[in-house]
Amino acid sequence: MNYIQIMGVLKKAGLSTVLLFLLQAKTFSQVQPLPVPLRVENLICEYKTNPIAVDAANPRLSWKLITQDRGVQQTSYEIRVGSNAVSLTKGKDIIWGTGRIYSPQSIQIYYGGPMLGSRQKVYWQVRVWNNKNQVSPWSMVNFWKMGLLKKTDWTAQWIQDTYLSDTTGGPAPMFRKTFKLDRKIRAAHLYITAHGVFEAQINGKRVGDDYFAPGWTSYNKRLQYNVYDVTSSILKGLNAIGVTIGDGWYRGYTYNRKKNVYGKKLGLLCQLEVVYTNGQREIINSDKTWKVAYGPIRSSSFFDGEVYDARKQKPGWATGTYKDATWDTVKTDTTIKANLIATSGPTVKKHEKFSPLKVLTTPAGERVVDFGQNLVGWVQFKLQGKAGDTVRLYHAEVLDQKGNFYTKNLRTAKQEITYVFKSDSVETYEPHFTFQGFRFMKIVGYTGPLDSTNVAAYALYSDMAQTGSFSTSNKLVNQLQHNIQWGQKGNFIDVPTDCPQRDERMGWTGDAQAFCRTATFNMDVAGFFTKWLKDLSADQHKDGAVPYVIPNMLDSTLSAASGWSDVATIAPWNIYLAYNDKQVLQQQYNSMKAWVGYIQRHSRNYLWDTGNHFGDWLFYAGTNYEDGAALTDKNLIAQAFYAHSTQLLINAARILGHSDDVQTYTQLLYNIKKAFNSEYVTPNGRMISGTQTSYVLALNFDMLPENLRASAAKRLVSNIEDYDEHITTGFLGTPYICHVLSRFGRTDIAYDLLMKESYPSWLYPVKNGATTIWERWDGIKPDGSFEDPEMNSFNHYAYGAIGDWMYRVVAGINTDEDDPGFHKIIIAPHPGGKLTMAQAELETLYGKIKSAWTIDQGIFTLDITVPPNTTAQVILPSVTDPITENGLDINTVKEITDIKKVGNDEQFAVVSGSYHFVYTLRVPGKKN
Ligand code: RAM
Repeated sequence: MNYIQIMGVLKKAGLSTVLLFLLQAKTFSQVQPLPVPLRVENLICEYKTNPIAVDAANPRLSWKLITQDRGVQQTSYEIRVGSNAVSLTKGKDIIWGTGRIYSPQSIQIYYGGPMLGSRQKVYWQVRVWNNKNQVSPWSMVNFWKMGLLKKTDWTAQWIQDTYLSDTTGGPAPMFRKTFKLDRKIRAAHLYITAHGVFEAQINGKRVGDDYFAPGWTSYNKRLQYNVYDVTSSILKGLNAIGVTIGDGWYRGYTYNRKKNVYGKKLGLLCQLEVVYTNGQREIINSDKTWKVAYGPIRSSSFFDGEVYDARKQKPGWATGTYKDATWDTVKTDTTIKANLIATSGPTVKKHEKFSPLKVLTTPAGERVVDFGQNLVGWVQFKLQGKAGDTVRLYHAEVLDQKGNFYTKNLRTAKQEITYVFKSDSVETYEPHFTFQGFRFMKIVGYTGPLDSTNVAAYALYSDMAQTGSFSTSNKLVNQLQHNIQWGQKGNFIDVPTDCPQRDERMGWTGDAQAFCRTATFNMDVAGFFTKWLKDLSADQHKDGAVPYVIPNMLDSTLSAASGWSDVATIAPWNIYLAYNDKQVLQQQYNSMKAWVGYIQRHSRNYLWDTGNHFGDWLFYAGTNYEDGAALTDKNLIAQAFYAHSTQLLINAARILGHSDDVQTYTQLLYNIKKAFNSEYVTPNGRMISGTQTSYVLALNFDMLPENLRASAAKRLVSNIEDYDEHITTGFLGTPYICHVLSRFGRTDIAYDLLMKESYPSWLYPVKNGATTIWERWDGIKPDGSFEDPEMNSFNHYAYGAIGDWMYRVVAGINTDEDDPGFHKIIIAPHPGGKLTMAQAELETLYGKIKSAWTIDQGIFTLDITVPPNTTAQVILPSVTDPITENGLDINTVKEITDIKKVGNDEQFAVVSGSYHFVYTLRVPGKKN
């Protein structure tokens, strides 16, 4: 929590004295650093700072230790929780005090106090002791507030417009209500959700900065509500609330133009809860007293865009004095409430702004703005037309070979904004309930100037903090990292989608599992995946089959594909590794088990060779299937993933203490691997599909007996060489290929793949101007033409799964899987690929890890940072002695221990802190 936030908290609590004190302390601290060697900061509750809609009965608390010293370990902590911030700081009225707990644990600690009720707000503080006999002062005060925990807390009623027909694509209803508040207000919170997506206003001011709320979940079972602190918008006297609702995921068009997936009628459910200074509560519910009308949003759709007629605006419609005599009454529906849950993951917010890079006229004579980045969001404009004139915006990811605006790959998605001017003066507009995947915007119906003063593109995505950065001395690799991050931004819009532009945009499970681990490096995705995995459990079929897409809006038969449904085991495991989040394993355990159970029941003699599988989707197919196609047998893949899911289930069972399951599934795993070897591997270790993916999966999932592994790795390398060091894997082999090569000592070949610039490779799209990851290795073919527009997205993250290897191997930041969440860190950089520099940073729950290396004339330097309360194992490559740390021989540095040589590497343990290592690299073939 920063200074401003604490001021806000204290101000709300009316703590002027404490405020003054802190203010002075701060001023003092600016003059002179605080004489505090140990502090506690970044207090988070369920991955959020001061959340106001918690529905976990025992929310988890984490904090970071701040210190300049090396070798700092927490030895004990004390948490105190109270219902009043001032009393808390005085140690009074504590509702849960842990006392001093002798434990190094500083993350994921369960609140263990009395059960908290709906709306209850509690404040908390922490202090810690360390191994240097230091104690921190009490941290600043943070809080969390509980959501509405009981069905009966909802006194509001669902309201709908009176339009009775199925109106997918119809106007967005606007609901409004005025109310008077006579007394002094202490706090006001809006609890709100919709069938559709909503935008709320109070007294003409937008509520919050979320977009597409309440997000996308398995609505029939789990519908999120959002909570906003609206205290500052509420007035004493006359007030008004207004809410507009768009089709969104609820009933908007989706895959195959399917509509009304969750229902035909849009609806609003909200309660504005006001607490007066005397403690009394008044609730303004959505109910039959509300009014409804249609306004300027004539239609809205994620795929097709928005039609906005400014002439139909209703100025001041969400203010108290607006006259609504002509507005309709609403229909009410008192039934559906059981599925309500608090919003848990990050909500979608507006992020980067892009000004036009170029404004061009294409050979076809169209006016196009190039924003320079393929992004997901929308265009905001400030344009002047004539009342009644229409301006249209179209959105495309690419220009074609001739330089013309290209939208064929959007299939039926229109991505079109239609705006009708209400006046002859400048008008400002941005869409509400739609988003576009685009880099280029074509404008029709406007001929005036276009520049950074009147058009801008905004990126919208789930509000995940950026946690990772990665860069090297190679610009193309840096652009690849940029493209991976933008692939993540564009496809993490409340759910992980395959693509954000064409008429698809679904939570394809295969893509999500492939990319998930990379995602954990780039951004804080703990809340994002935890939420989505709950939808996976909700939509998983009774027999354990996991649908192709989550939330599932496809036919129920479209489920249980190998490498896709395995997201059920892979994603929870990755979240566990990144955040030491045992709860996600607990939450998903039944689902994981059910998925493995499904495969078990569909196998004969432990062999899963039935069902429909996508296989190694979009592998290199050559120019035709006889020309070097890298086709891997789908059942071989299925068997490998069967083993992998079973292994992850065993891992989870072990962590959760389900020892019977550990035994049962270990036996099962043995049989799965045996069946794999007898069906797909010759006694000498040759696989029936001699492809990269085949060897990669067999090696990565430990399918082969030990004695066949080294030769299998050789076969993989020779296959890569047969393709002139090109990658030929699809979605399933790609995430692991470089890891397998590194594990078997061929990081050099992994670098060859990474650095390859010709098709198929990661850098081929980069060389072709990509600013995101493409769905196919050759979205734009070497001859400049496009791949089949039926499936050619230029913003698909799956191949971006190489990011994980870049962080973990190139820069070398890893977590020990036996002590995850980066509590025990492994720093093992792997120079190669002619790089002279690579660096990565990762903000973990403990703090920032850094690994940055350079090579200059044979001298290797490595700068690392190991956060407080963690330790690291450092593995330095190709070492010649001596290694120095800040000029001292490492053998003389007390924070460095257990130094040993393993081959050409040198390994040792370090305690927390920053280090600067230097040594001369071995010259291969030369005795050093
Ligand atoms: C297409 C997309 C998606 C993939 C499925 C199988 O819709 O390429 O990414 O997961 O096919």
